[in-house]
Amino acid sequence: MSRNKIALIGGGQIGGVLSQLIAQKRLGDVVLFDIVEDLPQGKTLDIAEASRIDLFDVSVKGTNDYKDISDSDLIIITAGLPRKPGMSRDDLLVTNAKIIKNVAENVKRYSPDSIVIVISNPLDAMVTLFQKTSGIPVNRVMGQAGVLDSSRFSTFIAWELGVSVKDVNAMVLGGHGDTMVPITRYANVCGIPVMELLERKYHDKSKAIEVMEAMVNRTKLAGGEVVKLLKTGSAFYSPASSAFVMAEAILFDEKRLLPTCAFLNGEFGVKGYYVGVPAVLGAEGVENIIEFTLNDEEKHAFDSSIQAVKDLISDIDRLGL
Ligand code: TXD
Repeated sequence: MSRNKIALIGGGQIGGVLSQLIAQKRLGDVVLFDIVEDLPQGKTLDIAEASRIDLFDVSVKGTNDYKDISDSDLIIITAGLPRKPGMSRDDLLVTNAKIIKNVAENVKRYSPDSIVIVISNPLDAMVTLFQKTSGIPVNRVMGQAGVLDSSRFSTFIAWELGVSVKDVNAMVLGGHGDTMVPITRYANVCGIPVMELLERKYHDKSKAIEVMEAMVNRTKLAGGEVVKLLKTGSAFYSPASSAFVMAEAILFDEKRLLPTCAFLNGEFGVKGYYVGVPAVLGAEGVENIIEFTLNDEEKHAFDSSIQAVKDLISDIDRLGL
């Protein structure tokens, strides 16, 4: 059996951390592509030189030549600019759309049978543009955002309740923007609703609601909180870890249920758009979308999130990107 081949398009912060994670966890051979000369070669040489210490023998290769991504099993795309303080993800639209279009044309040419995870922002619009340009079937193209947003939400819940984050389950759906939708109703610690635990902690229902709202807001703005601290770019460790679990679910055919930016064909009342929903990931990519009934408040939030995604897509069309 041959090893998986994983191509990473974009050798910046997320691409670099992902290369190291994939190598250390021996998920497959890595090809790290970037347009900047020597950058991917330098990063992968550095990572490879730790192979004796980390005990991996997968290959980690940097390149500026798209030919090297040929016949990859999985492609993860981080090409594009990150945010700077004061910028929204949507401010990246014009620059990143041009980059993603170029990446999609090259993936179509050199590795059209791959499964693709897009990470570049504004996420939902970039996944849509990538899929349209590459023509790769919708179930084989998806975006990473929900795994990260859900992990951020879970982390805040664990800190608030003083429990291990391993026992927290919480999901964030919708678009990867400020309109994302943390599902508070189903957030739980080992099956016990977080709302109930908060009410017990504070002996006061309105205080519990207030604390939950604060965690929801922090989750929605979590990307910006990191950008503000870093000053020169956006989060990269946690996005890399998030893409890694999706890659693992696909390459090991795990059928994991992960919040994924997936193409909807009527599910959740949405047709023809990519947006964050619970999806089963396996060898075929997005194998199934798991629907559940949203209550009125969630439905309203989900609808505004979809509207924000639709607006970005129509901007892409209007600007002829
Ligand atoms: O959860 C999520 N989806 C995200 C997304 C969380 C955090 C950041 N997210 C977005 O990922 C961020 O807004 C950016 O759009 C991407 C990549 O973030 P990263 O922090 O890795 O950005 P870098 O360090 O600037 O790296 C981008 C690389 C850089 O090395 C460029 O030279 C390269 O992209 N680049 C290109 N590669 C290939 N082809 C083209 N055309 C190209 N243009 C730039």
